[in-house]
Amino acid sequence: MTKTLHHRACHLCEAICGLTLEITEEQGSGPRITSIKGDPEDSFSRGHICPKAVALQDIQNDPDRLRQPMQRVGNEWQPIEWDEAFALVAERLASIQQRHGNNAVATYQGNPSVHNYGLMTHSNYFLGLLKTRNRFSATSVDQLPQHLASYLMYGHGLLLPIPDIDHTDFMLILGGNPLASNGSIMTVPDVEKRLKAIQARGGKVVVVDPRRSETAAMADQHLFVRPGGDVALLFGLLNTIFEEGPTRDSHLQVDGLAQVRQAICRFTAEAMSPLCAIPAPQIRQLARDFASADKAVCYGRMGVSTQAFGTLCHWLLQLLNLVTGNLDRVGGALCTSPAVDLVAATAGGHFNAWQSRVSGLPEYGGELPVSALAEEMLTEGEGQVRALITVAGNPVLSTPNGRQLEQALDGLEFMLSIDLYINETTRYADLILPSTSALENDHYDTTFNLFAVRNVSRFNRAILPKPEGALHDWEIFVGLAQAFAARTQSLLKPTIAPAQMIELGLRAGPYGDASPLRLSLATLDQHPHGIDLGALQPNLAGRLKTENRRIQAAPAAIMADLERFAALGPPPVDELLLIGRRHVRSNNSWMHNYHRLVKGKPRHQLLMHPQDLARRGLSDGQRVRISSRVGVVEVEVLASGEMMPGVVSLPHGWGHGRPGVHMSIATAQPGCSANDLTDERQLDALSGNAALNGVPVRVEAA
Ligand SMILES: Nc1nc2c(c(=O)[nH]1)N[C@H]1C(S)=C(S)[C@@H](COP(=O)(O)OP(=O)(O)OC[C@H]3O[C@@H](n4cnc5c(=O)[nH]c(N)nc54)[C@H](O)[C@@H]3O)O[C@H]1N2
Ligand SMILES: Nc1nc2c(c(=O)[nH]1)N[C@H]1C(S)=C(S)[C@@H](COP(=O)(O)OP(=O)(O)OC[C@H]3O[C@@H](n4cnc5c(=O)[nH]c(N)nc54)[C@H](O)[C@@H]3O)O[C@H]1N2
Ligand code: SF4
Ligand SMILES: [Mo]
Repeated sequence: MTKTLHHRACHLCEAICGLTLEITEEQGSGPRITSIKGDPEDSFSRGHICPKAVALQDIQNDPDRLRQPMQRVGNEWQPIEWDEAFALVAERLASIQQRHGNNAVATYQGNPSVHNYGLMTHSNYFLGLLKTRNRFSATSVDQLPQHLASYLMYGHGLLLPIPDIDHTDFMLILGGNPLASNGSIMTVPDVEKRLKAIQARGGKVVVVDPRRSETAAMADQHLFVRPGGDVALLFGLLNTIFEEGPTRDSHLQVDGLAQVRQAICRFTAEAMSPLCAIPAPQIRQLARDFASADKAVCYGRMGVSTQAFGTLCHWLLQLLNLVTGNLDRVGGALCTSPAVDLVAATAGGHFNAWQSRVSGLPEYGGELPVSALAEEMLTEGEGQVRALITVAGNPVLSTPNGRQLEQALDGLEFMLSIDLYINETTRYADLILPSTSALENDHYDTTFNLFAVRNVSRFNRAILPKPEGALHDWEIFVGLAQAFAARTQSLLKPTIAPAQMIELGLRAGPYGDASPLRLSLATLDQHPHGIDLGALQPNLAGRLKTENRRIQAAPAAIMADLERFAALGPPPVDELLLIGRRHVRSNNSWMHNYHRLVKGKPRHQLLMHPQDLARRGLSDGQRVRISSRVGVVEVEVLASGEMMPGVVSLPHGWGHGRPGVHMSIATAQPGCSANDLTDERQLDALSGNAALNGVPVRVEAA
């Protein structure tokens, strides 16, 4: 028996914690994972680990995880050879495009794409060949407004200023719950300790959230906000700072601030108060506290992205950091200087260059908002979508009005899924192509090093051997591209492996050949615990990609959206609004098939304030019926003093008990899908991002 230790970054969430895995090999049987622990030698994550990482062994060993290509024949799934599968895909897609045009094939890429570097480097090698405008992803149920605000203000959608959490004195968090999510667009392993360190050095953490979340509970101040009301709060804050005079100048060159100031002066704290349900004096006091802190940062995430004015929210919070002199300043918001620099290497992006066929929603960076996916399949006419490719995504449980999407998937001519499981979405596929598991593959965080609160870099080789006959995701894309190019006689440029691309990226980057460090894969191989490249430093002025290299405070598209906001009426009385929720033992829709994570107290229930229960004659633990414009679900309700009255919370990603799902543990879990209630017509109209939070619902006894 031999035991070996391996070091590796966890790929399951954005915190990229360093792990130490023990692999045991015994004669006659293959290598087994015998222990997973936090790696204290990773100077970034400092030994932090959460329960999900321990479940990496369950993903590896899960008998439900697909290990070979599967073809659906009627209701049966049959194994099929890779070459046969590639040829079948090429034949079906080419035929559909020939008959109905390129846009008849749609694609959807899910969240794990950004946690799997081969998917990042190679999905487009195949998907690009399809030349379709119907490309969708999880971005438009998530952070699209953040990219759009950065694109319009800084000239590049990936130029996202990150909170300098380790040096700030005042952290204002809107719509993020890092204690559950472990941080997002802020790669911050061990976040709880880092937040406590702010408090320990005499600073303050303030959380704005319609629920007293885990993060709100540890904060110095928590403000309940009406779901979707953050835009009003932010207007009130910025206006107060404008009125009372900026406390500190910024070194940055900015166009349009005077125009902003004039355009928003009508949105005073007093006028905004009813829209966000926060008293005006509290709004004004928060503005003063923020502006007078020595180093402050305003950070907003998922909860403020997925609402009706998501882009205005992110624009306003950039401005709040800017006008208080905290943008591009130590202890404020700073851009990273990553070892593989995607910002330097790519053009800024484009927005609204074309629109979706049915609802006219704008593209961003070549993708359309996923709220339009089902209608593009269901609405007849030229350009109707007749085939879909999903890559590492589960849109039936993740995108608004999932039931409508199911109906649309059922009517497709052909569907291909590149995925590990037969789940709520992939059960509609004609063909599922599964990749190797993560531990059988190399790992580099192309995305999360870009969003990290320190400049860090690490490359880890595969820990487990690649099973015979298995392919990595990137190899699946190469196989599909070759088959499709051959079939359509299109030109296919040769490609190189993801690791070689990282090598090129590292050497061209700021720590590469032109620097004394001369960072390369060989260097990273010598540092299995990762390399710390230092704290974030001011660099935004030199990284701006706007035409005149100045910050654009008043982009035309955003100024035009102010009128949509100004036209809002007062909130309806007696409204009941639905929001989401995350738990540290869960991960979107796909990690409920591991006993280790789902055991214990159930976490799928609707949370409701006791006062709201009493008003409806409902009691704690009872089964209730929740209905919205698009659907009805039934689930148990829990009385919770954490909730703001008038707001209920349901986590997404549950509701696995549907026919044909091959996930034996997940299907046995109770719970329903929150996205059977969310509404594909409830959008941030500017970006097209789904407004998953703030959905009007009714709750009554089931
Ligand atoms: N109501 C509501 N809806 C939400 C949210 C919310 O807060 N509330 N959150 C939204 C957000 S932020 C996101 S990001 C989306 C997520 O939405 P999706 O990305 O569509 O869904 P996931 O649950 O992440 O599904 C991941 C899929 O990838 C597969 N998979 C995992 N690893 C790999 C891999 O390495 N290779 C391949 N090929 N497949 C893999 C899994 O089997 C699973 O099918 O959900 C969104 N939906
Ligand atoms: N354990 C775990 N970790 C995860 C994930 C997971 O599913 N589970 N998913 C990963 C993904 S894909 C992402 S995008 C990140 C997301 O990371 P976060 O953005 O931190 O996401 P959440 O934990 O959903 O926190 C959103 C918060 O917004 C609040 N909220 C809802 N509506 C509103 C509103 O209108 N205004 C305000 N101010 N707040 C509101 C909710 O109550 C919630 O506390 O997490 C990642 N990490
Ligand atoms: S917080 Fe948990 S899931 Fe996220 S990277 Fe760290 S160990 Fe992995
Ligand atoms: Mo996400």
